[in-house]
Amino acid sequence: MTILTQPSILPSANDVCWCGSGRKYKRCHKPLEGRVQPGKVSPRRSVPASIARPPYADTGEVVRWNEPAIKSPEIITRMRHAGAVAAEVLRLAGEAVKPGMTTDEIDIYVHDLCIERNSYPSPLNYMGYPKSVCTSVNEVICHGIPDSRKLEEGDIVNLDVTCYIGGVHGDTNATFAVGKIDAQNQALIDATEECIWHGIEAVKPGRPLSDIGRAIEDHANLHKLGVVRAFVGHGIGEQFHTDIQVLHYYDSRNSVVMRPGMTFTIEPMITLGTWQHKMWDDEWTAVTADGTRTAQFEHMVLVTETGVDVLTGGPGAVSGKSPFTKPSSTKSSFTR
Ligand code: EYF
Ligand code: CO
Ligand code: CO
Repeated sequence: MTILTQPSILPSANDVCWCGSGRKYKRCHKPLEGRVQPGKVSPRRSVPASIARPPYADTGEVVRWNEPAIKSPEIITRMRHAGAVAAEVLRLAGEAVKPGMTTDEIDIYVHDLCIERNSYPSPLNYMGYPKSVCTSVNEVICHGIPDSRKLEEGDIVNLDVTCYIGGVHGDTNATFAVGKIDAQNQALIDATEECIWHGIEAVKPGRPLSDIGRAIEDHANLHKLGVVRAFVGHGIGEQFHTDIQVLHYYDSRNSVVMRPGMTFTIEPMITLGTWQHKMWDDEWTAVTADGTRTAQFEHMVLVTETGVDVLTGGPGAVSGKSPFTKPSSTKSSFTR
């Protein structure tokens, strides 16, 4: 396949397209103007044999088994550690984001940070996924594959980090500004962060999972934003994904009751436009159907006897605590 590069001076809408197709520009490449284009994907990186690997690491094949939804205290201790490792790697990777950096360079950095911490980067070869982190830029909803594309001033990028250590996975993500971004993009990121925390605050034993989706969707509606439906939060533990599904919009059928000891992710993807998605030809990368920008945050949570414990949260995390909790001196009766 020949990759054509867009010229710096573009034709008018009714002129013939620059690509040589003979079609009008407006019916050919114009709709792709300003959209993220796939770059070149570098060869797969290796992980030292000394680091414990998940079962799919060598084959890419995910063989699922019936993992208990309620985790033992011993597994929870290990998951708390995996969550803390992932949260630290995410924070460091986010701090490195700057214009001109390729997403492949972010992948190298995340890969090395995971290994330095004795963890395996869970995405690597998961269902054949070729890289150690997902980097989703602008209209890319999730599962963006790191490549040779350079981040540009004004872009937004989601980094999704999962670390496998102590036989369990820790999964977290956040969306970062590349250099200076405009107010609409900043508002999208802020509202998405608020959405995840509304979802987290809906986690309560005895309540159905659908409470989480309702809280997220209500907040997105308030800001007139879309909630992506095709990708959901998931149960997690010794396996990257277990059979619990956490919808980010309200659906009464998401009726599993939350119980103390359950662990799952909440990872809402919020858009400036439609909730509908489409896939790139690589069959990994999901983008908004209308090309509008989208942001995401993800935390791995534990249902406790009284509420929730955020296993990827805390002081070292990118969005470590609820933005709604006021300092104790200003606490009112409304504060949760
Ligand atoms: C074959 C993958 C498979 N899936 C989910 C596999 O939960 C996640 N993030 O929070 C998550 C991360 C990854 C993932 C990384 C790779 N995969 C992705 C896309 C398509 C696909 O179909
Ligand atoms: Co993730
Ligand atoms: Co996840």
